[in-house]
Amino acid sequence: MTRKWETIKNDYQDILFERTGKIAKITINRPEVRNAFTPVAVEEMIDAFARCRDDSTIGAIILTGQGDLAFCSGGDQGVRGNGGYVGKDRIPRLNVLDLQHLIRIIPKPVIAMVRGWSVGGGNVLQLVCDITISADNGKFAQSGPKVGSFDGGYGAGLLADTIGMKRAKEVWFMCKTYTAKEAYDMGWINKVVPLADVEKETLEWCDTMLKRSPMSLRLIKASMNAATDGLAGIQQLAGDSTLLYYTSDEAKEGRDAFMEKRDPNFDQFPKFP
Ligand code: S0N
Repeated sequence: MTRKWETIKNDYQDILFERTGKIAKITINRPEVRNAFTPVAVEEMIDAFARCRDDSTIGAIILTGQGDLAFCSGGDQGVRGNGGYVGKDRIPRLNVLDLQHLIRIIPKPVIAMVRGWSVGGGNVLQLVCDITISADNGKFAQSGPKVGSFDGGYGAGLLADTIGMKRAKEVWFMCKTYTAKEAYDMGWINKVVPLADVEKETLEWCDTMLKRSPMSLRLIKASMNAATDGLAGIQQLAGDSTLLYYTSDEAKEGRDAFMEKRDPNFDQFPKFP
């Protein structure tokens, strides 16, 4: 089946934002620098992800890079200043950390679709996505100690949770490049397919997840992330509990009693074991 992609918002500078049915696709569109991100690109991705979060007709989100050569080569070293990456406002930022957090808490599956290089902060972006489907030309690496940077947050801790502490230290200390097959064998990514099939395969995974209960997916994502994300993870999970509680007659009784200036009658509700 041929899918038709429709543009959702067409005035971004550094990203493309499209959808086909209930699946959104956010594409870093800087292939001339292997899809390195600037503060503007990150700001635009945060905006697009936030729109996906609010749009109840979107059930799965693909993050990818333009072209066959790279998913993302990390922070654009050409705009790296003192203290962060510098945009038009001259303020140095590491706003990719905000994007990583948003991908972790957005209550819908986020799927990284990798073609070519996934390096540095770009590789951390695929790591924080829930699922990664790679083309067979995928190449995975952390380069921080080669280029004078490091990501000690998700880039270190979540990597260790994902592939094991010894392998995570190897990845960072050695700065070697791993093929898609090697990354798959390490449990770093979910599936490797021929380059020509990567979008088809990614869409098929999205289709399957779209058939599942969205609340169940939301809660399992928040539950699986809670331990790693500490109180921020528990906040997300607790927020989901509040969402569900608000839909109950018991919570509505509290609200209604306050509005009607009477005592609430919570005694009518069961005390489950
Ligand atoms: C990606 C690589 C391996 C591709 O090699 P290939 O195919 O041989 O192409 P090249 O000729 O090298 O590249 C083509 C053009 O693209 C430019 N370019 C590539 N990557 C970048 C980049 N990251 N920034 C700016 N330009 C880039 C090349 O310069 C070339 O341009 P021209 O044609 O004009 O010569 C290879 O390119 C490569 O190794 N790239 C660098 C990859 C890298 O080291 N990235 C890591 C950068 N650091 C981070 O991502 C840190 C992330 C971060 O934001 C962060 C987050 C949390 C905490 C801290 C930080 C932090 O900043 O430290």
